[in-house]
Amino acid sequence: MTSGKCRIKKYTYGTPFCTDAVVEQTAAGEGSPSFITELDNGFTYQMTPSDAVYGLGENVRGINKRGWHYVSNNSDEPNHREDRTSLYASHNFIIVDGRERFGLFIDYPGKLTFDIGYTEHNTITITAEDMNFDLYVLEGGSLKEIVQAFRHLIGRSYIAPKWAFGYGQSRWSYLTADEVREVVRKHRENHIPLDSVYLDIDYMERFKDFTIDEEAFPDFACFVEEMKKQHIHLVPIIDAGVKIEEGYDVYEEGVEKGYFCKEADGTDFVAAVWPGLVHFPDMLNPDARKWFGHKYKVLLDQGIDGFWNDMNEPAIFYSEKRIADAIDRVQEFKGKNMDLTTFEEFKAVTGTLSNNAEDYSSFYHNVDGKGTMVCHDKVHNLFGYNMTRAAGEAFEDLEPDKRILMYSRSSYPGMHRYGGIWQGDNLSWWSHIELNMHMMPSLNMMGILYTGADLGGFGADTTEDLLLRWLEFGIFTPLMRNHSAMGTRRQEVYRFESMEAMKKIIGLRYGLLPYLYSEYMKAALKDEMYFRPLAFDYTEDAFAAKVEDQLLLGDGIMVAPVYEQNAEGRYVYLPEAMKLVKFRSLTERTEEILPAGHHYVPIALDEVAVFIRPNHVLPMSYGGECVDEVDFSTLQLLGYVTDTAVYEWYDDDGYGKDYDNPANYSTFVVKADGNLEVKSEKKLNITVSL
Ligand code: MIG
Repeated sequence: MTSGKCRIKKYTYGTPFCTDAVVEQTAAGEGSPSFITELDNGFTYQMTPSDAVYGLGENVRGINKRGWHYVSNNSDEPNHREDRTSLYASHNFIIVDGRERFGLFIDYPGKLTFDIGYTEHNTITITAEDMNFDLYVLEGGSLKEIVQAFRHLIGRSYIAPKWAFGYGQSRWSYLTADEVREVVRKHRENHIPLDSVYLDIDYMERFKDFTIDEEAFPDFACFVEEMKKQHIHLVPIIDAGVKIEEGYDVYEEGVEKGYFCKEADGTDFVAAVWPGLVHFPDMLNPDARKWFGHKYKVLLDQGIDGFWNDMNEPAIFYSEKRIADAIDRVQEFKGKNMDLTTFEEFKAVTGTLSNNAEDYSSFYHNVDGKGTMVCHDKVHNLFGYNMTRAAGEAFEDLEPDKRILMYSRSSYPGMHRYGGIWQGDNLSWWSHIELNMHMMPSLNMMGILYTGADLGGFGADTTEDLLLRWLEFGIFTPLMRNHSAMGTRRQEVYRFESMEAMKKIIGLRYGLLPYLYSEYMKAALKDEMYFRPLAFDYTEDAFAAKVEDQLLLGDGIMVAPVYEQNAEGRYVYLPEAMKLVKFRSLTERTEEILPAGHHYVPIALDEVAVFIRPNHVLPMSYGGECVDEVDFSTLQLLGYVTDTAVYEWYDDDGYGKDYDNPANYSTFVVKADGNLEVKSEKKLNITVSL
């Protein structure tokens, strides 16, 4: 397959498991793959000291992945620390950029290790547990062209409804409908824009999927309707495990139809998660997937139009067998005088109960629905993908013309066609703003465009300044959601002294929507990245290649968020002259042209800095308190134009799927003197402000 200047060759090793990550036929490569050297259990490549390695999607550390090792092994990992090697996803695509430039995608659903200059500074070693996979080598072309070719290979990215580009408020522990009403009321009263409120596990009856706690959330369909009237979408969570409980239809049907994952002896595998003992639906069995996906109808029928899929690594608190064994072993320590070693052994008895590798190797999937059983550990990284695919395929069936919001915690390439992801259980740490920033372009490379982190931080107590700074970056991420864990400091913006400032920042998001939505849609429709590292555009600039805390966003702007406590600004590198626009709100801004080079840029705690590239424009709306209220036909074009700026603007109704209609595209041509020419089938009312 050829896409632009990039050619893709496929090499098949052993008998790969078909993951359905790839949607395009690709010619088989002849002989050995180019660039890399084959090993018994993988590949190796010698880098030069200055090579950069991009990719791996959702992982810790920098945009350039050099200097650490990463393991594709989807894990419920709530500590996103530098020493971690796996988070919730397996994104087995990298690009090496240096003496040679090429991309590698290893389509392998088991455990895969990427040692990127960790053991030896200049050596990449990729090792699999067994040599059964397809390797795709992408060669030729620029970084952007390689990404585009990969994205073409894995298919069009998921497209969220327009309302899901609004601000969302979430918290694990909104215990009743009244509490949700209160959250909405506070936002509306204070004119803080809001489009969605998330329902965490608290809305369910005893944590059972597709049920509602009737006492806490009476008359659910009416409640959903009442919220809709206020332009609020309720977004419930769905968990991977199905509670074992007599009389619970999902459990009973699953058992009867044989749709749960099985032990070697054919009995249903039992694990424990939120609801206590559960079975896992066999998301890899096409029949079970169809069955589980159609269960979402229970909520769709009550007016719900968005979901988030959680715990789908799948996370296991403990398995029935393992805990029985642990309880026996704990007895052995009774009355013992424990020294350090014994005490460590004692702690390990319970400390290794969760997400234990032995449990993952003790259950099976009926992968064709006809009895071909594959052990879970061979296909572990596909579980979350297929849970989300179950929903996505069912939505196609149930609501073919409507966009449904869907994002998942766990993922693998291929899942990006059915939903986005949120970046999991981060902490209210300054370094996690930076991590959020690093993940965005890496995830975009994998086709995951609809994504964002829990703004303000999920675990630990947030601080007012942290939330402010995080919102200042979060207004640019497609998923913009404030979410926090039960028991932590509450972080809805109306609880803070600087509510006014936070409100203005969120308001600015609504002003930026015509640009952000346009860039998102073009990225999805043309297999491009929404966020890019500077190195992807300024390919000849050695300084730009090293910048990891500034990002290009779409066609014309760069962002450089502040992510240090007590900072009053930051250093910014400009590869070329840019216009710095500092916003205090949608209507209060200052502008200044900065020459290329290094600058210290003061950015006050309540300010957002946007850098407009030369001969580019930034289309903005006049805002609103929800997406429905934003008038996308009345725009102001901010810009930095020394000669001519040409902007291709995408807009559509935001709910249907007529994506490829040429009428969705308009062209704005702006001259340095402010003269504007518009080519559009829409009635637009545009002013230029240079
Ligand atoms: O074990 O549903 O990542 O967003 O709030 C925790 C409760 C389960 C993990 C998710 C988080 C969610 C939480 N869930």
